[in-house]
Amino acid sequence: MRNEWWKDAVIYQIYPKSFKDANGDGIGDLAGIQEKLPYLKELGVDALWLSPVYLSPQVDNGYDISDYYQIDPMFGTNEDMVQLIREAHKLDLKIIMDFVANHTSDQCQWFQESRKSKENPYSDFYIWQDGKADGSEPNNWGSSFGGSAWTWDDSRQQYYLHYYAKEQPDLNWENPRVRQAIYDMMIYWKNLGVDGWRLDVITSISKDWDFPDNPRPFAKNNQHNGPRMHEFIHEMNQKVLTPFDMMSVGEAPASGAEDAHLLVDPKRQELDMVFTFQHMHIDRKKGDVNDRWALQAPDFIQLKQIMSQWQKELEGRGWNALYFENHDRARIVSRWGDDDSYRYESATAFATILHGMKGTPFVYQGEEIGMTNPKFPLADYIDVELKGNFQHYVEQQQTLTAEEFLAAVHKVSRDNARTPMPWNDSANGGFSTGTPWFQLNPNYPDINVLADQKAQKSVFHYYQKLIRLRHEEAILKEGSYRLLLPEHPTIFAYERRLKRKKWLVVANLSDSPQELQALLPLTAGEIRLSNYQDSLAQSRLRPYESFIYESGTKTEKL
Ligand code: TEU
Ligand code: CA
Repeated sequence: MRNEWWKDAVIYQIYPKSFKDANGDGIGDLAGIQEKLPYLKELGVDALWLSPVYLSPQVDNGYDISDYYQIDPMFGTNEDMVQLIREAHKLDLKIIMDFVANHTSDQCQWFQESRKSKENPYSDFYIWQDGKADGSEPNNWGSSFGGSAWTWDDSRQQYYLHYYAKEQPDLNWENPRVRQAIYDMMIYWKNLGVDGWRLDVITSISKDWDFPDNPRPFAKNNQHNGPRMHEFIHEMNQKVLTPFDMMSVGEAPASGAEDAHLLVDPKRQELDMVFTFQHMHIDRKKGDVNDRWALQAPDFIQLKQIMSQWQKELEGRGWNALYFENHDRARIVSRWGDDDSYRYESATAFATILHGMKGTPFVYQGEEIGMTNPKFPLADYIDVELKGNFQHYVEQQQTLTAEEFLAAVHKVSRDNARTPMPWNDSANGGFSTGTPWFQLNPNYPDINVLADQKAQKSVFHYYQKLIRLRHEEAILKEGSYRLLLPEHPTIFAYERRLKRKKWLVVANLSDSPQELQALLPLTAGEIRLSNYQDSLAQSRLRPYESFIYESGTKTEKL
């Protein structure tokens, strides 16, 4: 029986480049993370997931790896990594590394060899195809970063496939030598003490080798859940994850609640958890040519329905990974909450909803102090996705104006979450004594760790309490889940039950008061956590008011 430690855990994601720079070169590093271990301990989390720190040309901030066995010198050395793991373990913090093996960097030696010829030991490490008779791309697949998913290579005289930037060629998982090379790499890091993996776009590793066109040019329907996906993941589980006892959480962008159990049912021995994308798309216009840049107001009825469906579908056959933020997502207070008048209230309301559910909550750096999206002018952003998409949608396809694009960027672009962590109100927020690789959010003099910890209304302290509750109360881990008021447009309310204990988790996801007592009469219980005073004395929920309520012994009709 595996020790399923992650079921009791809250996991904190670190984006190393932007967390803490210890040597003043403007780039966050491993020594910086080590310096902040006491902070993370104070917050109360149990494990750290580090976005990629391997050798990389940084076209996609490390999601383009050129050597899986080496820490990039900008972050430190392999010895620094070993030391970080050791120090983390002393504090009872587990370390999860990012596994990026759907693709490598084009600077990876494997690709350098592969492109040389059709007959060499690495020629089948990537996905090479001839062009069509007229020399054009093998099919109409699009890259997530704009344009075609195929790039012509002069030396090899063929096209290679890349779901992301052209500097990120996709690996050929059909080749058993590729799979073995990846397992070897995982074992190498396991031997250095790593406790688990976050598997980047793991659902993309199997391709349809008939390469059929998508319904429309540049679409990306082909990218996930290919024919041999489960087989490959199961093999990895049997060769590495289970025998070496490593936790796994896979990114599953196209999986739905109804099929996710195929990835996470323990009986199937594939992954421990997956990250769904479904709940993050409630503010997206479905099927629009502008894909992720086509936005609408968030539909919270849909949010409740999707998250509840995941709770239900995985009950007894899987375990949920719970998140609202990560390095690809915007700041939740700016995206779905109110980052101005109700920043504290909305940050804590979303946190309450997430951490009250069954599953493993993930906290993304800065989320615990209610960081907001910066509203930079277009020229100040640097993300490869944003730039590629600007070129594609604004310049080439012309389906968006630059103004429309910028408005969407301010809401959902990935750079929103990548500004350096502000630790205090000193220069550069105490992130670095040098020039930061990416500018800080200009509001850092007000929104920073120190200020938040000292504030009357502290998001940090609220997170501390949420995390403590999870550690102390089995009902949060084991209790059953039932959605209440499914049709209410802004109140997210659900019940957790364990034996005779009954908890209610309630949040008003709006800036206007909402009648509550008439819908859910609460009387004889106790408020366990709330982001306002006197929650029970009120008949209405105030803006973004949220709380966790434990029912009293008197039976109540709900
Ligand atoms: O992201 C996978 C993914 O699906 C992205 O397309 C993501 O949804 C997108 O950036 C938001 O539109 C993973 C990593 O998390 C991301 O940082 C990498 O850029 C990407 O894979 C390629 O490795
Ligand atoms: Ca540094």
